[in-house]
Amino acid sequence: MMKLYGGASSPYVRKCRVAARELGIADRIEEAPMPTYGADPNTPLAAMNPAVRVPTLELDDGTHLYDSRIILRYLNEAGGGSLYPASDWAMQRRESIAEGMIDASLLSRGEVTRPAELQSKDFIALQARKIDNALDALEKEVGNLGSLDAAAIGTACGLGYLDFRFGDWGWRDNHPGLAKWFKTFNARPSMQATIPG
Ligand SMILES: N[C@@H](CCC(=O)N[C@@H](CS)C(=O)NCC(=O)O)C(=O)O
Repeated sequence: MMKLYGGASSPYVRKCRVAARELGIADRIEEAPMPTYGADPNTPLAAMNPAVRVPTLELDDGTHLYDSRIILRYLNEAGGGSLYPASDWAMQRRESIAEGMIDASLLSRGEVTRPAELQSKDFIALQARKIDNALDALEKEVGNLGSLDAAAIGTACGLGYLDFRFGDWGWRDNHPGLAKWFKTFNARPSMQATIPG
């Protein structure tokens, strides 16, 4: 039995949980909550992953894999899936755009939850620009997001995180194609089973 460490609010962890379900291998993976340094300076996660981040995947032989994109590749191979069609660089480019959106969202969330006097408005504005840039880029490519691949999973988990943590962002107003695509993708059982909370 593999073990996927991470909580229900992380979009990176959610990517792995969605992929496992889509690949039909969720029953081979135990999902376990795991604190990072922020919650527990003595967390056992430090012995598994030097970056002390989730998701971290423990394999059957006890070794550990990270980050989420590496875990997705591993799960894809383990499940004999097609989340990474060979030489599909355009798909991987979309995956990176979605990852950039998630990274900026997490950085922004980290900043806005610090004490008000420590927050940098410039930093928050910069991350907001990056999120909007990624939304614009994904809107342009929405016609290619239809199929089930790593980019689609990353985009859906990124948009789900925006709704979860930044519910008043209003991204649907200026990105109607993406909004329509997300409505359909978000109805998949893999997404409904992993709603952040
Ligand atoms: N690039 C990594 C990012 C993972 C990440 O930043 N995870 C967050 C949770 S959403 C975390 O563990 N943060 C704790 C920390 O950085 O100390 C991935 O794709 O897995």
